[in-house]
Amino acid sequence: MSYKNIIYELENGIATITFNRPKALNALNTTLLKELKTALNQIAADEDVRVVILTGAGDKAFVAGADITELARLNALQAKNFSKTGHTIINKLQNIPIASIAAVNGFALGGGTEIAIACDFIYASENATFGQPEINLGLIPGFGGTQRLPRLIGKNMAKEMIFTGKMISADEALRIGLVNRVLSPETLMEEVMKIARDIASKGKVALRAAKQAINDGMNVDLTTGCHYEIDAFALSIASPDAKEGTTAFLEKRKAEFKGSLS
Ligand code: CO8
Repeated sequence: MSYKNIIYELENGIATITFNRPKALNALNTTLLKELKTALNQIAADEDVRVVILTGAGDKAFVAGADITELARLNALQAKNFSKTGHTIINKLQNIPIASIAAVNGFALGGGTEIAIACDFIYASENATFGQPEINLGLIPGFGGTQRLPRLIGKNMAKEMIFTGKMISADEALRIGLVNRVLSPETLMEEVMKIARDIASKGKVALRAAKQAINDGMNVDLTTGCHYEIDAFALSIASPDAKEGTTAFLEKRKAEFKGSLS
């Protein structure tokens, strides 16, 4: 599959999707969103992919939001369809059964922040800025920001960001729990690759089960969430990797997970 608005790379089970419209600060136009959807489907169908990294081309932006030239032309019905399409793709990203990491290397605004927070976690470079500036366009977030951001950083912090449209620095994002780590621009990808390789070396069923239990559990009460965990735990122990992990411990050697699902 050849892409024009993203770059798709796969190496040793680690897929990297690079948003690639640097002249428009990697803004999300319809074609880019379609390509992102295709790449996510390609990744989900490939048993060998263990981690996906999302980042932006150039040194200025991760994604500066939805493409405003396209937005400006939409009527209400078209906007509803556009927003629905965005939600479908971002839900797909959130629920992809492998680990996803956003490597935010500059502006992550509007749809950019919304994509980043749908990943399992974010590593940011020191020059990263986050924001939901839609209010400055007379709009509100349309790719999940009103829902995921309050769940991640709390209702009041999210309201302040969404009501003011102000951008926050990487350090502020770290302080409020929006990102896991802040790194220099030079070391960002190196550190993201390091943790991606570490995660890729773990048992695949365990990773899937943990992700599903956490994601599904966040939307329900604690008792129901704990039931999800019980089932997910049982699933993980039935995997060949669990056999290998427990045996390796007892034999005092390093586990070699094969990643097979059955
Ligand atoms: N869309 C289209 N083009 C963009 C965008 C964008 N979101 N952001 C930047 N660009 C373009 C600029 O127009 C400019 O193009 P050109 O060189 O042809 O003039 C180029 O990128 C470089 O940008 P700037 O010259 O503005 O660079 P600066 O460093 O001066 O400023 C900023 C950088 C602060 C990031 C500034 O570009 C900016 O404010 N961009 C817009 C950010 C924004 O408002 N994002 C939110 C968009 S709305 C959204 O994401 C909603 C998602 C859900 C939609 C669902 C709807 C149905």
